[in-house]
This record gives sequence, structure tokens and C-alpha cells, in this order.
Amino acid sequence: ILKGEAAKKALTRKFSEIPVPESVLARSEKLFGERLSPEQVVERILNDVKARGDDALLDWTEKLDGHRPARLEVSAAEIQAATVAPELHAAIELAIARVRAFYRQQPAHGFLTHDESGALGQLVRPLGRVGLYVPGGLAPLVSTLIHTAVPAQVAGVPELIVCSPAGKDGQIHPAILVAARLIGVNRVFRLGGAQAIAALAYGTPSVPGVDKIAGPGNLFVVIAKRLVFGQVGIESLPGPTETLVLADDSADPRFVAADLLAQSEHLGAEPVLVSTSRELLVAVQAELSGQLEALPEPNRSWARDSVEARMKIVLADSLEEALELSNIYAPEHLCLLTRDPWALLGGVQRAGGVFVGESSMEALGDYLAGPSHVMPTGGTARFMSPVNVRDFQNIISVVGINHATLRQVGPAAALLARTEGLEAHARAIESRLND
Ligand code: HSO
Ligand code: ZN
Repeated sequence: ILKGEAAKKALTRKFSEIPVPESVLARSEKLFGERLSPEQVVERILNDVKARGDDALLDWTEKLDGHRPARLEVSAAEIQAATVAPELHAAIELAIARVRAFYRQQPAHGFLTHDESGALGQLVRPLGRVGLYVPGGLAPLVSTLIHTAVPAQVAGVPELIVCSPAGKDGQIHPAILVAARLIGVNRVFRLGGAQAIAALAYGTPSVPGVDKIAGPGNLFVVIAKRLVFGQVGIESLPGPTETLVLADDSADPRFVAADLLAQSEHLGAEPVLVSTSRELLVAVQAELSGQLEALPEPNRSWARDSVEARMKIVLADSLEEALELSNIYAPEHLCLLTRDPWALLGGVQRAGGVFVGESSMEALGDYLAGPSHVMPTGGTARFMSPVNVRDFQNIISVVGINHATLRQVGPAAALLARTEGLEAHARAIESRLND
């Protein structure tokens, strides 16, 4: 149990020290005959896709995912024919409707002020074509498709291209195809990993290049997104998930443990518990072992790895200190399980999302509370936001100054131009002043 300065230190992120898992290096040795860093592997894939297009996509999919798709694109007929059980169909529809209703409330309009000085404003325009990465390896994240495609659609994006790795059977999970159909996604490709990001960034004969790529992925996907940024837009670099539960002595240890375990079953997850009550910390630890044992495999192993390798348990002197620690950590998810959780909201400075009270567990937010579950991880909540409508729009500045105003402000602009040594700028301004 960490306290005070030790807790502060443990919750301060050290970005330079993110270790590359041994398993990643070992796999690269097996595949390439040398221990390549993930960056080196991704660079090879990106360059190859740039040079060889679809052939490279098929080769890398075969090499890394173990199957060679007959066609990369899922045909419109296959998307049309995909079915799931009626209850699941209704659940997907409910999630889409709730996420859509949430993003329709986001203020995302431009403005244009007309007055005696002329007009100034911002136009807001949707991006043209957006690529969405939907993880599919261990878990087919149908919710992630909903939580990226719907805000993009609300933003007005006309073309949505989805890439998702096929499962062992070479197929994309039907729930993902049903969600794609219900949302109105334009095209779906059986393509995962860095090769999917390369295809979306550069375009190939069968995969259209996009303006921006959004969505979470494994280490290789995240590195690929970082490396193609600039060629295309990138919404963020969502890495392994993390959840900080802030609880006082009123919290039910069963719920605290359940919420921590829920996110722990994501690979590489980091669960953090901060409490003002030592009794609660002790009770939660007992609950955690019990609930872990009760989980089925493989979920138990996934969750146990997160709990044993990365869980942090902190005792805070006060709710104020607990909040301060949370703000330092800048968690992707902050769950408030205290007597009066709303009273803490004003003190929250850095987090991807805040989950207020017992009925608002983070797992609900993963599916259908409303806001996108794609939120900034790894402490990037200090400067990034969750996926939202603005990620899928451009702002265009509008300048429409009239002559009367030019006369007033032009001389100052010309003076600034000459100060910068930019004579032609000054003369361009004065050309109309003297007219
Ligand atoms: N909690 C994950 C998202 C997710 N959970 C998808 C379940 N499905 C990252 O925030
Ligand atoms: Zn989750």
C-alpha cells in the first residue's frame, strides 16, 4: 500500500522507460531471424506496403495472422447477410442509438460574425474519408466500431472505411458486420496490425487511402499510427487501458473489485485503487482474489497478469489528496465511488472519462452509456481528449474585412510586416490603403 510521496512517485508516468515485452522481441526473432524493435518491424511493414501494395498486405497478413484472405474486402453481400441473435441485434442497435444521441449534443457548429467591420468566422467541415481500426485478435471489439464510427458519422463524414483483423477462421465476427451495416459504414476490410494502418495511410489498389485514421490497437498498430501521422491525420494513440478507482469508506468492496477486474482483463491493463480508507483497501484485496478465482479462463489469466504485474494500491489522507494523485496520474478512466461523488467532479483536472457513482461503472461506458470508450491512455489525458465529433471535422477560418476596417488596422499590420523584414507583405497591405 503506497502513501504520500511514494504514491506520487508511483503514479507519475515515466515515458522514456516503457519496456518492450520480451515476448515481442522473441517473436520478431522467430519471424525475421533477428531481434528487431517494434519500431523496426513496423517500419519494414510500412515501407513494404508503400512499395508493393496489396501483395504486401496479403503477405504480412499470412505471416503475422496465419491466414491468407482470398479477398481483403468483405463484400456488400456478406455484410448484408451477416446475422446475430435477436437480443444481440437489439443491444447493438441500442448502443448505436445512445452513442449517436450523445454526440448529437456536442456543440460542433461554426460561426460567422457580420458587423460594420466586415465578417470573420469559422467554417466547420466534415473530413472526407475516415479509416477506423477495430481490434479483433483476442476480442472482436464491436463496441469499438460503434464508438468511433458513430461520432464520425455525426460529424458528417461521408465515407467510413473499417479495417479489422479476421479471427482464426479467416472471418470478421458477424457482430462487427451487423454493426457496420446498421451504422452505414461504407467498406470493411479483413486487415489488422500495422499493415492495416499502412493500407489506410498510403492507399493500395484495393484499400482506399483515407484522410484520418482513428481507433485503438496493439503496440504495432499504435506505433504505425505514430509513424504515418503527417501523411494522414491520427486522432490519438490509444494504448493499454487503465482505470483509477477513487473510493472512500462508503464504497462497496465488491463493486470496487469488480470494476478493477473488468478493465484488468484487457491485455496490459493497469488497475489503480486510491482510497481514504485502509479498511476498504484491505477488503478490496480480499474481494479481488475471490473474484479472480471465480473468473473463467482465459479471462482469469489476462486479469491476473494485470493485477499482479501492474496494480497500484494507494492510501490517501483525504479526498483532496486522492484527487491530486488522480490528476497527476491522468487516468483514462476515473471511477468515483464515494459518498458524494458529484462533489469531487469540480476537482477533476485530467482524465479521459469520469464515471460518477455506483451505477455508472466503466464497463457500462465501454458499451452504451453514450460517450466513446476510445479515451486517452498512458497519461496523454494531460493533453488529449476522448474521441469526439471534433476529431472528424476541420475548421476553416474565414476573413472578410471591409475597406473601412482595413484603413483602421492596415497601418499596424504593415508595421508588423516591416518589423519582420517582409517588405512585400507591407506593400500588399498598403496597395489597397493608398488606393
Ligand atoms: N475499456 C476498453 C474498451 C472496451 N472494453 C471495449 C470493452 N470493449 C478501453 O477503454
Ligand atoms: Zn473495457
